[in-house]
Amino acid sequence: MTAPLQASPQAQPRVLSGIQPTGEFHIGNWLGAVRTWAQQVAAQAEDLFFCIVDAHAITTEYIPAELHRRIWTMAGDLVACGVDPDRCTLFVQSDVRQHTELAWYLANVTPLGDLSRMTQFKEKSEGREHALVGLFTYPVLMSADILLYRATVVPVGEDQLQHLELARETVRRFNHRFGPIFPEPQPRLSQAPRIMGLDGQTKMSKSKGNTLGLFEERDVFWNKLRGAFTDPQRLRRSDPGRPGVCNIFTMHKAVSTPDEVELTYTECTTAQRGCVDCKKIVMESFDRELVPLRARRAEIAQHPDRLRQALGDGAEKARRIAEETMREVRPAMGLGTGAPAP
Ligand code: AQP
Repeated sequence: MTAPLQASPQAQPRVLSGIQPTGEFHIGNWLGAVRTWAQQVAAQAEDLFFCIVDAHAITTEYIPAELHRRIWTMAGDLVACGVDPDRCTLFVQSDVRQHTELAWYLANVTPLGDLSRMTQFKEKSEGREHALVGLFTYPVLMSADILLYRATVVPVGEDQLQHLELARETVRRFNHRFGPIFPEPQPRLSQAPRIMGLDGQTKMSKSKGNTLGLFEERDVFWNKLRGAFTDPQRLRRSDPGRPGVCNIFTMHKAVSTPDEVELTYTECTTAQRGCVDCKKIVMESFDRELVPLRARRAEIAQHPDRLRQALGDGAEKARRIAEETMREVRPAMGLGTGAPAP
């Protein structure tokens, strides 16, 4: 008799997260997710997998040559942020075919009704005459990304929590039907899980043109920051501000020192500091963090072969682990001829 399937025991918790190469890497992506990835890489306490999810990036209109260029740009950006490929597994999703294979299998344990409740689909399909099936099934592919590596921790921004909850539900459904193959993944939120766009209306998003790019020229960055939306009720310099509703204060909390954050709070609520001065100070905090990253980014651009090698090595390791999982999944679902059924 075949032994019951068990989720493989892992020596260290396994972490997986991804980012789409859909546009300019912005401070929302960084503060919401990637800075946490880099901290985990530095700590080396977990088994870390990070991927550039290019198959997610084709769910809305795109230009192939541009996508290809953005994959490489994103890879360089991530490494510059501290996602060191020598200390984690960094790879491109479509280099590991098992992601799309598992996504199809998981689509067959995912009810239509669950997908139609996803707010990201509603937002992204709104106003589009022809939303694509891929955009609708995007969360299924995201579940496959996570489950393929049997990750137990998924660092994400707040916008991805609903998709992660779906992945957890998918694990329960799958394991109940086919045996205990997958562990339930838990989200890990950063200290800044939701950065609003410069317009103050919606979350900062690559596709919305409301971003502050992490690697854009300092002058461009500052000009955008200077014009960013703050507390709408603060019409005059003498009006006290409300840090709780101000996106600039959220940025302060993410990049300024605790003393500076406290002082900002006091001076804003008592109208001792105006919004432009507040932005100048947060700009100094950004400079402290971003100047070294920009220098590292320029250095990485000098060595494209190293990046190519690193992504190749990362994909090879990811494929090995992904295939181990699939070798359990296929027979458990009664698929193929490669292994005896459980
Ligand atoms: N504004 C944000 N605040 C905090 N975290 C954010 N993230 C994205 N925007 C914010 C987090 O960044 C990670 C990578 O995101 P993604 O590229 O996979 O997809 P996304 O969430 O759809 O990001 P964008 O920028 O909004 O891309 P587009 O416009 O292409 O859809 C995720 O962990 C996300 O939570």
